[in-house]
Amino acid sequence: MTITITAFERSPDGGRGLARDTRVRWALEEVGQPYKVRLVSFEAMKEPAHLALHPFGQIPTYEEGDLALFETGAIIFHIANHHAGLLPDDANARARAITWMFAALNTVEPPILERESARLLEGDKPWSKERMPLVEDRIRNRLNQLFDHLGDADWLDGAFSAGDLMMVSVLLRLKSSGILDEFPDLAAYVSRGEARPAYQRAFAAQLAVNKPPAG
Ligand SMILES: N[C@@H](CCC(=O)N[C@@H](CS)C(=O)NCC(=O)O)C(=O)O
Repeated sequence: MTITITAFERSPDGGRGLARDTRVRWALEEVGQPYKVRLVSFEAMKEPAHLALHPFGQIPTYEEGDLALFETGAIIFHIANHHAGLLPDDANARARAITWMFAALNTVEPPILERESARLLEGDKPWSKERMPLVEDRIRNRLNQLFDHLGDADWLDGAFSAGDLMMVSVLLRLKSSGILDEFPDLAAYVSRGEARPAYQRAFAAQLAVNKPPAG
């Protein structure tokens, strides 16, 4: 059955791979599933046809036959559950990998997104400069805890899993902040994720959409 995802017609990050379709593309590449992409404009994302797929008017969405999903956590869990390669066979290891997916989305991503909102939406407020160190220290706290867990392992729990895919995707949003560089072992963990051929293919595919025309 054909899989179709949605992505920005023009991503605000200009193809740096930070739009969340990249993590879905990455999961599909890891499990070797071909997919189609329907590009949507910001206007189209708020129109009824797209809202029927995604009640919050966002990307990405995932369609396969009569199934339509939104939320990258749910989409990647669905992909990992139906195709080999992203979740271990052992039941306990599988549950732990899923736990790491949730940890990435519920525990690590929120302070990172908070920093983005603080910069983009509150940067001009008189109290913004005073608040930012607090926001950034909340990220550092999480990174310290993550580093304590990871130690010198390559991946969070044994072999690479959907938990790592989600965690690396979340941490990638910090790349330009300088904060990740304060944690060289976590920066190396992210680089290991980026070096995976499946990630490279996913990155190239989203860049191809967003690359400025030559000349
Ligand atoms: N929690 C959602 C977040 C989705 C999300 O924030 N998508 C962004 C692109 S990365 C978006 O569509 N932004 C435009 C908007 O919210 O209007 C997920 O993981 O799928």
